[in-house]
Amino acid sequence: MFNFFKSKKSRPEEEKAVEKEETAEGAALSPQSNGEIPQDAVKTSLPAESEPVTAKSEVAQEETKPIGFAGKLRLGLARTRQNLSKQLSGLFGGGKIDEELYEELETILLTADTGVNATTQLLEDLRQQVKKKGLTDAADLKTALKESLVEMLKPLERPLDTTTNSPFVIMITGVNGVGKTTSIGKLAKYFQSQGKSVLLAAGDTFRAAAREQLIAWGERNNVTVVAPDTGVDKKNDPAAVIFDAINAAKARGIDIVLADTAGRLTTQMHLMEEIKKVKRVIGKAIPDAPHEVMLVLDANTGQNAVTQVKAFDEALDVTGLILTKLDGTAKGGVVAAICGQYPQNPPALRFIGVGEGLDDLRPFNANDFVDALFD
Ligand SMILES: Nc1nc2c(ncn2[C@@H]2O[C@H](COP(=O)(O)OP(=O)(O)OP(=O)(O)O)[C@@H](O)[C@H]2O)c(=O)[nH]1
Ligand SMILES: [Mg+2]
Repeated sequence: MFNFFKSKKSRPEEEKAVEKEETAEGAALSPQSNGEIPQDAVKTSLPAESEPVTAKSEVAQEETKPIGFAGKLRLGLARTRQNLSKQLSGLFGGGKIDEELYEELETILLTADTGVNATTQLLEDLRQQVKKKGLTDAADLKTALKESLVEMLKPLERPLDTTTNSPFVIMITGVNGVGKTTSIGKLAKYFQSQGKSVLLAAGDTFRAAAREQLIAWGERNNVTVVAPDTGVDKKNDPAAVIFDAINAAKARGIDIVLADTAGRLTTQMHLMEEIKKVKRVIGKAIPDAPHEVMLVLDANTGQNAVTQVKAFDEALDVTGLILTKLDGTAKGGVVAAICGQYPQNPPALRFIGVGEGLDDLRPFNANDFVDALFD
């Protein structure tokens, strides 16, 4: 049922061991709905041809890009920044700080997807700063607003520590089309650049193209992908695929497992139940896994992103977020909106995505983000 799509030369001895272990453990802890995994379902077969199929030219292109991530972030957020600065320049151009100004600022923040809670919080903080510092000129408000924003967003800045477990299992989830699979490709490269070994689990068994998409990312990064067989009559269970992948990672001493899952709407109750099952089965492969439940959000969805955090958190206890597509027409305020929703303990925003390339995903940094939002 499951195949390894390897980009490296195969090592027969090691793989035999993997096969043996998977067959034994997989059969014992069947994630199939009927309680059993057929013998052939847990066998790990390796394609006869396991030479790398690396898209070298694409990788090379990515690597020669002259612009750093801070530059990319600025570039990605250019539209947001232009929009914001057009509106703010009138406001912060100079003049008196009065109620009218606060009201205008409130409207600007709300239309930038900041949400009611975060906007209220920001304005309160700004008023306090104005009082404390004795600010009288509207021109000073820009720096004050930046400070308030950084203070609000700082609690989101909690980088992911993957050294606590080996393998460290990251389960990726989110609604359809937010950038889950693309983020996995980028994460694979990111972790490899830190000297970690990575294995990808093609747990999206829903869409036919999903498997191929992940395999292509695996090839670009030179990492192994555990994917279900494409056999027409076989109904592949995402939990079983990921379970198998984790066992393979254990046997091979892999540092990080990135498990892809199919996109789902939070209103599709049966699919929300399915993803809970995936998480439970992961815990059978390694008792305290998944070590990270990562929810991917599309920055363009504005306030909807906040609703998604709530629903997925209720189902899965989300531990980290990835915010993608900040390079488009996204207004950026959604980052603050998340803080506004969880003023005491906001979820960790692990990474942000600012493009479709391999290097377009980096850890979130509140200072850099706020800097890129303003002129
Ligand atoms: N501009 C931009 N596009 C992105 C970013 N991340 C992902 N995308 C694009 O978004 C589209 C969807 O990405 P996928 O990774 O397939 O999304 P997914 O969540 O896996 O989708 P499903 O598996 O269908 O639910 C693709 O065209 C990606 O190239 C980003 O940070 N910026
Ligand atoms: Mg996908």
